[in-house]
Parts: sequence; structure tokens; C-alpha cells
Amino acid sequence: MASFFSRLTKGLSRSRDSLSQTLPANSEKALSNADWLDIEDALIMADCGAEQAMALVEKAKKERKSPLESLKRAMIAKVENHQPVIHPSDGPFVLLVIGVNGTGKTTTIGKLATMFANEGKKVMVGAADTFRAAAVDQLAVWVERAGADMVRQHEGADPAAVAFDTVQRGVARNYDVIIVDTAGRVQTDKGLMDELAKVRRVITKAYPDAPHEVWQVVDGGTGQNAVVQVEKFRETAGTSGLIVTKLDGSAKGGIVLQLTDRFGLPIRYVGVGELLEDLMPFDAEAFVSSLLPEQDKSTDSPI
Ligand SMILES: Nc1nc2c(ncn2[C@@H]2O[C@H](COP(=O)(O)OP(=O)(O)OP(=O)(O)O)[C@@H](O)[C@H]2O)c(=O)[nH]1
Ligand SMILES: [Mg+2]
Repeated sequence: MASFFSRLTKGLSRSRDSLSQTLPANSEKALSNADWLDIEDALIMADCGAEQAMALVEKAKKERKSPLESLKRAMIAKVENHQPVIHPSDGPFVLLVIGVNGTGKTTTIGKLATMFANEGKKVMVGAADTFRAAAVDQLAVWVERAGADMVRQHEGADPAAVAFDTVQRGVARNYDVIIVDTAGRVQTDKGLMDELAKVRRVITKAYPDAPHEVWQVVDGGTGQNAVVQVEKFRETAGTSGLIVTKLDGSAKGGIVLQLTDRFGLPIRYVGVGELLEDLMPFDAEAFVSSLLPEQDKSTDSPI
């Protein structure tokens, strides 16, 4: 877990470095207005968005704690979300995974399938990305590694038919978890967004309360555009949670604060690399700590 935290920290180091310049790690001293403006700028540079950065600074300024601690608390309040994952009382948990091209959906499904399988669950994955045979093969590798099962059809098959088939079979054969992969699509492509809406509808036809969760995978390096992506996917497919990937790369991290604040959606997991173990449940406190200069306190051990 510690190395996990350090990978996340490394990816977000740019944001942290610029905040370190103005935010003293262990000072109780009040900051000047100019200092707070510098912090606001650093938050904007970290992809927090101008409105959000201003709101965070306003809130932190009013606190009586040290500036760093105050800002940290304000940021945690934005990203924290205690909504539990919806689990059906009986029958399989059905998860639909959606998002823009290349955000990491298939990789994340591989990681999730492995995680569930390691918990002793029987996992079925549906390859409803039928655009390219290679996409199905990529998923098959992950599924096999996870010891899960997969429903696939020929290249070019109707994704909704694959999704229906997956859920129907998963229910009939008493699987514990059913995960449906979908092709990446840009939110401006009406045809493909309609197709996604249809995938969701047929899943409900196959099994009335499903999908129990719809998770959008967002590339953490996307920046501001992630906001409109999430807005449109939510309208189309009823997104219930987010997974933010590639936080090990050049992502600046602040986008997570914008998304949680704007949509009130929980971040379920974050991706910090391409390997199986590089997916971790989202921890608000650990995440915010990794964006900020390290606190000079012995109690602040990583996770
Ligand atoms: N560094 C890093 N790379 C990642 C992460 N998650 C996924 N990737 C990589 O991102 C690339 C795209 O991942 P996929 O899982 O194929 O993405 P996708 O959303 O399924 O793509 P499409 O199906 O084409 O829309 C792959 O090279 C992955 O290894 C992550 O958390 N960190
Ligand atoms: Mg994919």
C-alpha cells in the first residue's frame, strides 16, 4: 500500500511542488492575501478549475487551523463521498463500464475482475466492445488471467446483443459479478451515445434492477474536458460512479476535485499504472495528501 501511495504521489508531484512554494508545511502563521492568491493560482494550474480554486481558498482562509491543514480539510470535504456501492440483495452485481476512447476501461475491468475473483467471486465479463477483434482479444487476456469467464460474439456484432447475452447468461448461471465492457466513444458522437443508451436499456431488460452501477472511466490527464465528458455520459447512461486512471502519468490531479464537486459522483477507484495491482480504492484523505506538501507531523503517515 505504501508503494501504491508513493506512485500516486509521484504522478501528482508537479501540483504538489507548485503548492509547496507558497504553503508552509508546518507553520501556524496566517498567510497574506498575496500568498493565498498564489495558492489559488497553483490550484488552477493543478486542474482544479478557477471557481473551485477560489471556493477552496475562501473556505480555507476562514479556518483557524494552519493554512495547510485548512486547505487540506476543505479539499477532502470536496472529494469525500460515502455513498455505498449498490449491491443487490440476491442475484449478481451487474456493472457497466463506459467512457471515452482509451481512458483505460478494458484494463480497469481486467483489474476489477481479478480483484473480485480473488475475493472468491464468480465473475462473468461481457465483451460489448465489438468494434475491433483486437479489443475482444485484449479483454480475453485479462479475463483469463483473472480466472473469470467471458461472453463474446463476432467482430461487428450488436453491442447491445452482447450485453443482453452476458447478463442473461450470468444470471442463469449464478455468477456473483457481471461486468460489461463497452467501446470507447466521444460524447459528441450521437450515434454511439444512442448505442450506449441502448446497451444500458437491454441490460435492464435482461435483469430488472441492473445495471446496479455504471462506472465511467476517466483519464486523469484529460484536464478540463473531463467535465463535459462526465456530464454527457451521465445524461446518456446514468453514471453512478467514476474511476480516474493514469494518475501515475502527467495528470495534475485537480480534475478529481472538479468532478466530485460538480457531479456529486463518488470516485470508486484510481488507476496508477498498467499492471494488475495498479488499481486502488479511492481514499479521499490519501489523495488530497498526495496533492499537497507533506505535513510536518508524525501522525501523518501515508495510508
Ligand atoms: N499509466 C497508466 N496507463 C494506463 C492506466 N490504465 C490504463 N492504462 C493504459 O492505457 C491504455 C488504454 O487502456 P485500455 O484499457 O485499452 O483503454 P480503453 O478505455 O479500454 O480503450 P478503448 O476500448 O479503445 O476505448 C493502455 O495502454 C493501458 O495500459 C493507468 O492507470 N496508468
Ligand atoms: Mg477497451
